[in-house]
Amino acid sequence: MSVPPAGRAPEIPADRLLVTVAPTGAETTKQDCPQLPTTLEELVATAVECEAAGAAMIHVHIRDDEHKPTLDLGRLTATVEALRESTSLVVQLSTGGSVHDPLENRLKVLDAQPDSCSLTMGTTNFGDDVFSNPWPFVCELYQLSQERGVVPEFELFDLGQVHALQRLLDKFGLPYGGRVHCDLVMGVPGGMNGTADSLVAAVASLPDAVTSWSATGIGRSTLAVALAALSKGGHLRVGMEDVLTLRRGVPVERNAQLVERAVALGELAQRVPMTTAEARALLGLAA
Ligand code: KMH
Ligand code: ZN
Repeated sequence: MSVPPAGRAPEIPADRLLVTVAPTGAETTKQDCPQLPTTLEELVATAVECEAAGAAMIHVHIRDDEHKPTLDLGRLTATVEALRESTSLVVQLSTGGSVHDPLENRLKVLDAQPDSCSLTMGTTNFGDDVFSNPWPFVCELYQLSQERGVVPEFELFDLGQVHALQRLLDKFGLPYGGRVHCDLVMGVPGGMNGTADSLVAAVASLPDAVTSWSATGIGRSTLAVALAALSKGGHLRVGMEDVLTLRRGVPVERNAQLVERAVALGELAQRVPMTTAEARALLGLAA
């Protein structure tokens, strides 16, 4: 495997803002939230709308015919193909799945050949559940991503995971593509809280090799985290995986509303939504 040297994507203007949409997740049920995109048709329509609104990457969890989370390889592969057919978004498959997915099924996600995959840097209490990411699994998934030419997005749920990222890079070198992109997932009950103070602490601890980072705040922390991320020059992840209301008592009806809001916040901070081509360059993906 040959990996280009690390760089800070100098070809991308510094004011560009990567907006990633995470439209579905694995936690919310269709019964509780009928507008959640759970079928392939709904997902593709959402992706098209979110790309038009300014998103450049999509973080994908899929559902089965009963709208339950699944890592079925045939469905994952069809989803990647359908998203590529209808959009130019960077397609990132979740390897986190749901808290109930066995580790071996999560490794197989890479067989669907996405552009990118999420890669969580450690085990986290996740509400009343445990999101399991033992170190040997993290190492195996990372090496698999290097072999398969899939660009990881390192998901960091707490400060310990920020330090674990340094350990991983020291042990196994840079990701495929030579860039290091991570996402701070804040406000999960069990992880770091979704505040500006926590974000500043996490960003200050990021390894030098990190070339880009985004942040997302779960639930009520979404705006505090987005504003803090913009203040620190970071990128944004938004979507119904992470938040289901626009404000107290006002449900999100379409993921694009959250993308539009992220773009509007970015405009206030004099940031310009990144094109999908720029996002590919940022992540070290081929054009
Ligand atoms: N659904 C969570 C247990 C990821 O996508 O990689 C894990 C998660 C992270 O959403
Ligand atoms: Zn996810």
